[in-house]
Amino acid sequence: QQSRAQSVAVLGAPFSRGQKRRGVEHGPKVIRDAGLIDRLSDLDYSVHDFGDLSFHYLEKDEPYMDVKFPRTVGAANKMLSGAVSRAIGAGHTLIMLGGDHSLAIGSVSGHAQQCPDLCVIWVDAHADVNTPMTSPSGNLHGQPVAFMLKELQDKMPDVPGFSWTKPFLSSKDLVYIGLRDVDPGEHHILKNLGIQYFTMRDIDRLGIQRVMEVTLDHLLARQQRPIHLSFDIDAFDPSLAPATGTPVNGGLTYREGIYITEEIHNTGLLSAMDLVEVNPILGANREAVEATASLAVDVIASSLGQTREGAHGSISVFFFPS
Ligand code: B3U
Ligand code: MN
Ligand code: MN
Repeated sequence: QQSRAQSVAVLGAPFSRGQKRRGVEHGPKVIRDAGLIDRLSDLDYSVHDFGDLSFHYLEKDEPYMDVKFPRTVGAANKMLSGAVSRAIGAGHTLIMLGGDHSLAIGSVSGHAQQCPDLCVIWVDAHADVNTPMTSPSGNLHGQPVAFMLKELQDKMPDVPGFSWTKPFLSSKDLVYIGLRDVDPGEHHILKNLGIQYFTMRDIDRLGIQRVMEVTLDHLLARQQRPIHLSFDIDAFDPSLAPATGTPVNGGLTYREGIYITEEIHNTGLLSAMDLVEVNPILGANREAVEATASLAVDVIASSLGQTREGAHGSISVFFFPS
C-alpha cells in the first residue's frame, strides 16, 4: 500500500485508575522497551515520540455512585484529549500507549475534535460500554464507550470529572471485534442500539476474513473516513497476552489479530490507535511480560503497514533496471 502517512506520533499514557490492579501504568515503558520506535522507523515513518504524559492522582476522590476515582480519571482523559487533538491537528498518525482502557475516552474524543466524521473499531474481549448504573465493578475502564455514544446520553449521569466532554459518536459508527465477556447491561445496550459486533463465536463461524469484510463495509461503504482503532491486548488469547488485568480464555489467535490490523492498514484510513491494558506486573515471569509487549509492538507495526509478505522500495531497480 503506498498511501502511507509519513509521520507517526507516539504518546505514552501511564495511567491505571480506570481499574483496580497496579502495574498497567508501566505499559508504555515495556512497549517501548520491546522496540516500538525502531520498528516504526524501519517502516519508513518519521517517528515523533512525544514521551509520556504525567497524570495527577488526586488524593481525595470519593466514588460517585459506584464509580471509582471519577475525578482522577476525568482529569487524565481531559489532558490526554488535548494532547491527542494537537498531535492529529499537526498531521501525525497517533499511537496512544496505555494505560488502562478508560483512556480511550480522551483518545477518541481528542481524535474526534479534529476528525468529527471518524469511526471506531474496538478490538477487545469486553464491550466496555457499561454505564455507571449497569457497571458490576465501578471501574471506568469498563465504561469508556458509554461516555462516547450519543444514543446513551440520557442514560449517563453527570460523573464528576467529565463535564469537559460530550458524547460525539453514533452507535452505527462503531464495530466491536473479539467479544467474549459481556455483562447483561452491556448486552442490552448492544442489542438495543443495534451495534455491529463480532464475538469470538462469530469469528469461529464466519472466519476473520469475512468479519473484516463486513466490518469495513459497515463503516466505510457509504463514505471514506478516518478510522480510530482501539485495541485492548486482552482481545488476544491469554496464552499469547498473559500480562493483562482481565484475561478471558478463548481469544484471538496471533494470525487473527494481525489479519485485523493488516486489513485496517490496507484501507489507508487509519488515523489514530490505542494499545491498552498491557500490565507487566501481572505476567508470571519476564518471558510472559516480554511476549505480551512484543505482541503489542507487532499489532502496532502491522496497523502501520508491516506486512507478512514483505515489501520492497526502490531496491527493485537494482534487479530490473529500467
Ligand atoms: N465488564 C466488566 C469487566 C471488564 C471490562 N473491561 C475489562 N474488564 N477489562 C466491567 O468491569 O465493566
Ligand atoms: Mn477494554
Ligand atoms: Mn478488555
